[in-house]
Amino acid sequence: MPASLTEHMLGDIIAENQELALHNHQHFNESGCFAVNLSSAPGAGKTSLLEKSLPFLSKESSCAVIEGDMIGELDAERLRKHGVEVFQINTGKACHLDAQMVARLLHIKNMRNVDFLFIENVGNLVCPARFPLGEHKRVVLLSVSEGDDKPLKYPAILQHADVVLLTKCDLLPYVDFDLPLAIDRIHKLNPGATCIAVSAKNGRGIEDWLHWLREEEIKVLARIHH
Ligand SMILES: Nc1nc2c(ncn2[C@@H]2O[C@H](COP(=O)(O)OP(=O)(O)OP(=O)(O)O)[C@@H](O)[C@H]2O)c(=O)[nH]1
Ligand SMILES: [Mg+2]
Repeated sequence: MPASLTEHMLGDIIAENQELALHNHQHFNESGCFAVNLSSAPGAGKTSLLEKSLPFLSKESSCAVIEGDMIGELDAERLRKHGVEVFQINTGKACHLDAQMVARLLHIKNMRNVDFLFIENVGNLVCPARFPLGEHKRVVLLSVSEGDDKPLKYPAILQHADVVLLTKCDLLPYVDFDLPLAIDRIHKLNPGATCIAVSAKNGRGIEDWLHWLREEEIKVLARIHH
């Protein structure tokens, strides 16, 4: 197939996704539910971050998770142990969630009783950048074991991020990862992105991440109710 034709078809798919993402966004607004989309390469620590964060957030707010995985419910089972409602979406052969998958779920389950909805995308640093799901905020995780060159190699996903979490910082003494350089590279792509160094292992940065979430939720809810 000629490259231009493939690009044309992809353009249609992206336009359709955009429309459904807007529909999901309106649904989240009407439900008063703050929706956050988490993306990263496989294994960067999305589920571990949620395992660390949910016990704190659940004390004062109602939380739920949409768990995107190609097959299985491994991550969903990990998160259910923390007493939150988890909705599994299996994408089959698809390497990312799309807005239609989320829309189908929202037709069955409205999110009216949910304050924080986390959407854990399939591990992939490329495709989720082109498929918004209707979320209010986008979180990208980059683990220090992946290398500080990743912002140079995967710019699109970072350009769309509201917050970038530099994860597994407990491993910094053991890997060649220049944290200030990585943050500088992220800011060159996206000057407005908040960067937070975190570790789900020793808790570094978790308070800052939770503070960011709570502040953004307040701002989003104020905008919805205005
Ligand atoms: N040392 C260290 N290991 C971590 C940290 N966070 C996660 N890990 C480990 O990294 C591996 C992957 O973590 P997950 O939380 O499953 O990563 P994920 O991004 O959800 O993975 P996928 O959903 O498969 O893309 C596990 O073995 C975790 O124990 C961290 O802060 N420090
Ligand atoms: Mg996971």
